[in-house]
Amino acid sequence: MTGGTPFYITTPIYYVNDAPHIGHAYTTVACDVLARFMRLDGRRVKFLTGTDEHGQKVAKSAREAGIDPQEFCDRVSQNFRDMTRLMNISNDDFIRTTEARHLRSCQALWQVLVERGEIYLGTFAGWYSVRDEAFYEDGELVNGKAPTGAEVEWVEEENYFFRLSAWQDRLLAFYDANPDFIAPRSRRNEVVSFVKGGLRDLSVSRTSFSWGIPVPDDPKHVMYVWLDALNNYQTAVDYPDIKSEEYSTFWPADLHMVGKDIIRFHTVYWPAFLMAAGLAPPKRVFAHGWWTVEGQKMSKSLGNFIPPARLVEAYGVDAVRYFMLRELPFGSDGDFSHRAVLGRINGDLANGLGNLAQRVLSMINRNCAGRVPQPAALTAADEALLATARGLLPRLRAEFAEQAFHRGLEAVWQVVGEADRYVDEQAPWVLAKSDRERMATVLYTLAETIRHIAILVQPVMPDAAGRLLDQLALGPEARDFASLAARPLVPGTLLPKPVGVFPRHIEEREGKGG
Ligand code: ME8
Repeated sequence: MTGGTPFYITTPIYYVNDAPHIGHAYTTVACDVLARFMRLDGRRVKFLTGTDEHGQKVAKSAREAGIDPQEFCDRVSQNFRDMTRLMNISNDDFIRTTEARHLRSCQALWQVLVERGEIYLGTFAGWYSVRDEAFYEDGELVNGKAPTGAEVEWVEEENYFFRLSAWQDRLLAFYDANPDFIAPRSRRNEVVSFVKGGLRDLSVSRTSFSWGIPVPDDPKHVMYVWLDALNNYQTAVDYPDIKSEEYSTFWPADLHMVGKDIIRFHTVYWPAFLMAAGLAPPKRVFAHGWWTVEGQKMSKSLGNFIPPARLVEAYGVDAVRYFMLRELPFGSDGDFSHRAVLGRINGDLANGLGNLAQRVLSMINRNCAGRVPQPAALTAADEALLATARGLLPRLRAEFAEQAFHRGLEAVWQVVGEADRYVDEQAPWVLAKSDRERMATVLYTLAETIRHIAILVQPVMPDAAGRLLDQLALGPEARDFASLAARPLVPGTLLPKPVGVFPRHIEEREGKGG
């Protein structure tokens, strides 16, 4: 797709110190849903994900694994690439910070910052947490640890500094002028008060290890891993070639999706680096909440990290994607429990949309010779149901523009509920004996409603929605959002034999407390 307003969306690039888990899958799926939604809505999308491979944390993991850091990164990065395939992610690029394009991009950014007088050489003395890859002041420590609970170590070394302190007022002015830059609102308030509290210059190089991008003209320094990492978003659109087609089309990014743990890096450091380099900051950063598992924090010591493959194997990829986006108000924290997943699969999918589609398509198969029925004049009840279905696209556009996936999906399932009530009221199985013309109108109205729903849930459940659309005999040209109004079902079209799309999940250990 080449036309349409550009939309550039990114996931964080994940550290390769660990295997992917559901937290990573969550962020990536949320971005995928938006990327697919925007493509179906005619936008020209670029969707980026990748891996963050430099820094002390990764170097330490490689050492512990007893292998060369590059080889270690190659291996673990592949696990994240595999996760994108597993979760049916439609990313357009996968960036690794050890790639040559990224080295060039970071060294160019560094040089611009030096030329503009934003970087100077000094001495750092303070605390560093390898786990957070972050510096802390004495006063920030809580019981000798980072505020995140991570261990810290004392660091005293010659470092280059970025003049972050000089950007306090300009950052505040930027937040003021761009009220939607940080979302959700609670996070915005948190960042604004942090910046109002005063900013100190930031150490942006290290000399005590070498696993990083060398500072131009002073290669005993490697760049601070966050400067390197954040700049991945520009590398992928061909920075430093700011006149390139990619850069001029896609920069500034429309949305950086991140978890709440890394909001400060994205909403304070990143816009400051960019403005200091004379470049545009991204349009929006959304920080989503944190998943726990069966009520507990995911941690190495508890060994309760859930690999996405385990969920996909148990429930299927579409159900997992749906669960992730429907279960939590996007932005809030939530709990991943087996029971909650089953509730959504059996309730919303099998008994809800699955049952509705199966009922309607089988009635059409039995009573209309398997062809899209020919409607007669519509009644107020038919018009009312169709109006709710037609109202979904503008509603989803509005909700997804704010990343309120849960509200968008709730609205879709309200229409499923309306359709269920309509079937019960109209009782087409009774009409089959008494009034065939009216039956055909009712079934057409229902099939049109299902067509709307199936087209609109494609971003969340691409496979299942695709199978529903197959059953409505709709080809690829009839599946984008423009088709919603432009291509209603054509009476007389032969439909394939209906098959269930959302099976009920039978709990193997049901009755045994599982
Ligand atoms: O921070 N619940 O990488 P990272 C929800 N490399 N989301 C979670 C989660 C959980 N329990 N655990 C992780 C880094 N995430 C840096 C980013 S970007 C320029 C550099 C998700 O591997 C969430 O998106 O630690 C979080 O922000 C991200 O994984 C952290 O991934």
